[in-house]
Amino acid sequence: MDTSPDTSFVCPIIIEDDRTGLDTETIRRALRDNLLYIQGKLPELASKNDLYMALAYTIRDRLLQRWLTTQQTYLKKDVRTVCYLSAEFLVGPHLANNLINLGIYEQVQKAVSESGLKLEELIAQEEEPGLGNGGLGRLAACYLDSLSTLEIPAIGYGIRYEFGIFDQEIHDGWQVEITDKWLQYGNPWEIARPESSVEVKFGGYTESYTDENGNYRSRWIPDYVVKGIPYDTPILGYRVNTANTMRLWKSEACESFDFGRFNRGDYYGAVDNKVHSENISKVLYPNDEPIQGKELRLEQQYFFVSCSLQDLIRIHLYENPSLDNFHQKWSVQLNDTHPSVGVAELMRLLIDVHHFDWDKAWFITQNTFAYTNHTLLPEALEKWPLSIFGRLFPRLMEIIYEINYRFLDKIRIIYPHDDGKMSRLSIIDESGEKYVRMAHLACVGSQAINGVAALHTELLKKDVLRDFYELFPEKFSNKTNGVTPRRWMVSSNPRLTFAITEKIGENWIKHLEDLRGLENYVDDGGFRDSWRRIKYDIKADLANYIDKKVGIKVDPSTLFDVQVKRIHEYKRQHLNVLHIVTLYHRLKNNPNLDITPRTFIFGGKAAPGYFMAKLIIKLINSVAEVIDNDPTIGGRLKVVFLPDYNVTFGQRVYPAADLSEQISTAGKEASGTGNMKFSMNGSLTIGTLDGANIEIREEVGAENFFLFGLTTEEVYAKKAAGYNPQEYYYHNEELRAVLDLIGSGFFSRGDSSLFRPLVDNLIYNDPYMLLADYQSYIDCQEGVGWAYKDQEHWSRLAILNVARMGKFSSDRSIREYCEEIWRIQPVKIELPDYIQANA
Ligand code: Z2T
Repeated sequence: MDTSPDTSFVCPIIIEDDRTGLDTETIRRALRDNLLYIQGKLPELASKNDLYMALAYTIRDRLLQRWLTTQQTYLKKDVRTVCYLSAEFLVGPHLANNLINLGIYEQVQKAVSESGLKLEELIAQEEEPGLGNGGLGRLAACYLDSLSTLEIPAIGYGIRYEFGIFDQEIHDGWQVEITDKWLQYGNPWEIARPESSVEVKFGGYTESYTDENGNYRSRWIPDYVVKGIPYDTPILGYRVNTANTMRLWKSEACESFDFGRFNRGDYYGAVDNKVHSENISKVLYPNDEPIQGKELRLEQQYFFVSCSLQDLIRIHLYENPSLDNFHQKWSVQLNDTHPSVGVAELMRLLIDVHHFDWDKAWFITQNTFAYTNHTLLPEALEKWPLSIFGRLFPRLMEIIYEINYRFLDKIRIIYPHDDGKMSRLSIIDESGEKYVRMAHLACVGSQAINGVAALHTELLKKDVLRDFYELFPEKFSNKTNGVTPRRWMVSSNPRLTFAITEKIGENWIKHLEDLRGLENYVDDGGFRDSWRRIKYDIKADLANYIDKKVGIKVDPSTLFDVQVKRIHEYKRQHLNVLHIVTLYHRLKNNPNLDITPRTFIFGGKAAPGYFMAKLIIKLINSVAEVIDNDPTIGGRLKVVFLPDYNVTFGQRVYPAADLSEQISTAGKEASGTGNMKFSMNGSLTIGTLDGANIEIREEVGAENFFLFGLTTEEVYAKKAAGYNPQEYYYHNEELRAVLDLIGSGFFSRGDSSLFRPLVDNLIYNDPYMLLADYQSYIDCQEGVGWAYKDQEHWSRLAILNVARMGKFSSDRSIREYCEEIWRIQPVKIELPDYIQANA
């Protein structure tokens, strides 16, 4: 079969108006056509999902014009391109954002309602692609949105997991994981490109040989070869014609049967190989930090990285005579160390396949990659046992040894007799069982290294990557995270968007600093009034949703106190619980106590093998149940754990929050991005001096931020002095009462063993210093309660928070990456005149 472009085909492009038109009538017609000819349904038999699919295809047609024009322009103009390599892209639903970015939300709404439907209901049909765990994957998605909006040539490369992050159910208070079958009804946003498949080697051995020119070379004879098939999703920018590509790889067996084995009678061996190949892209590993060292995970990493680099090289050679200028045309960003095997793989491709000598290959490689670190948890730094690594990738192992040998040789000159330094810097950890340290490979093989918030970058330099900072300080910089206001404000919070735009116009959507204009309205009582009404309405919507989902009635006039994020001890959801139990305990002792009524809302998934995180979920649900069934509380406290927190639910909950809980132990949260989404939607933050909280507080002003807890320095000092949580337990009566209440079985129907591991861990170990921060947190929360009683005051603070969040747009982050790391300029995309321009 010939799958290459057929240049003899001459055909003037005539595109039916039904595939390009942006007016209501055309869209209505297109919708009806797609229902018939793509979904194959008569209107009277169409389900909501059929109608969603018909609409999605209608919008996809409008994207394809822009997407193809974008690709053609990049080719013609021979642009420099950034490639974002990420094992995760947590993009969330596409439909609403594409409507907003195209500027046709209203037209489509009208077209849909004239057909007797509600657009919001169709939007809600979309199954979100959960191809990520949390912040890291979601950041990659925000960055794709900003790259397109800023008209930067970019490709996002990743894995097309057949099953994304599991769906979470709660049974008897415990998390239960359900397979995420996001593809089962089809995915209208992707296009398979089987003609661009590539092959990836695994296992086997290497041999040396002499080529026809008498050069010694290495050859990798693999055990098996896996095929990677690209699936492309267009990512459209906001009110521009740029539509970049997110290219995700699916693994398949090279031949449907291994005939060598089959003919030898090894039928099962042959099928086994096919099954294993297909397994590589089967499922996302649901661990955030730390990841678990499973062999299949390493195969996933190499699979998508090798596919992506081969793809880049093929595109490059289509436009250039050689790979000599590869690093001038491409900048490849490593999203954490997950794709860092790319350093060795690019060396292999340049040397073994394209016959570069070592030095030239190394120069190109080092100038191609840049590395972003996302964590300070030492246990989350990836390292792979040499035994596994060497068996899976024998040729890469040789290359890594050579990189390391040459690297250490240079170090030896700088630090002649410092063996400690050498072993600390080495890419191979030889202290016990041998490992490949992926962060070291990334640091040595990259031209730039960055952290994701100011504090995080400082701690990388001082601590985690200190020896590398000493060696090459010029490689290090900070790039504080950001989030896209298109999804996290415009799409998720249309009411707030309208209220803001009414006052300051709509420029802020692309230039978030313009939100500053809102400061002029903090003293406008009418504006504050409508601000509060909007918040109330959104909270009422969420209350309905909560009732529908979990059958709990909550009062929208109470303070909505929200903590949504992955469940992790360092994020300290259980510190939040200690506060709740403290209030409950106070009310039990003093039923007439005047407290600000609160609704505590939790959401988040626990890694399936993380016992303590799962126990925290059980604790939240147990406390919720007891409080809910206690008539003396009289609705003054409500606790809700909403199952299956994901992007879709995030879009619902951020706009409804009054208080954002950002309470990690100082020095543990690299940045956080949820903190930004809350604040942009007018909630106030209670938080520690950790990650981007510090910068948020700097921007919104200390007086508009509820600060508590130890600083990073204090945490370090306390640890060094021998932290003893028991002192807090014995000296703080209220804290002791709270821990004892949980330990006694009061929240577990008398079972005093259930929460014992959690309580004992706090009293005797407390690695995240909850007890040290307890009193400061409780006092700070009391201040929050009082502040909320003065609604006029609270509204001022909320408005100021929104007005001062400009820095945290991912557009700002991407501009910094473009200027300081990628050195890439925008490229304008002009649509051909037969395509109707954006509204
Ligand atoms: C992740 O979501 C984050 C860090 C990781 O380190 C892994 C995962 Cl899956 C390997 C988060 C950080 O915890 C968070 O602070 C940060 O805001 C986010 O990455 C994006 O940088």
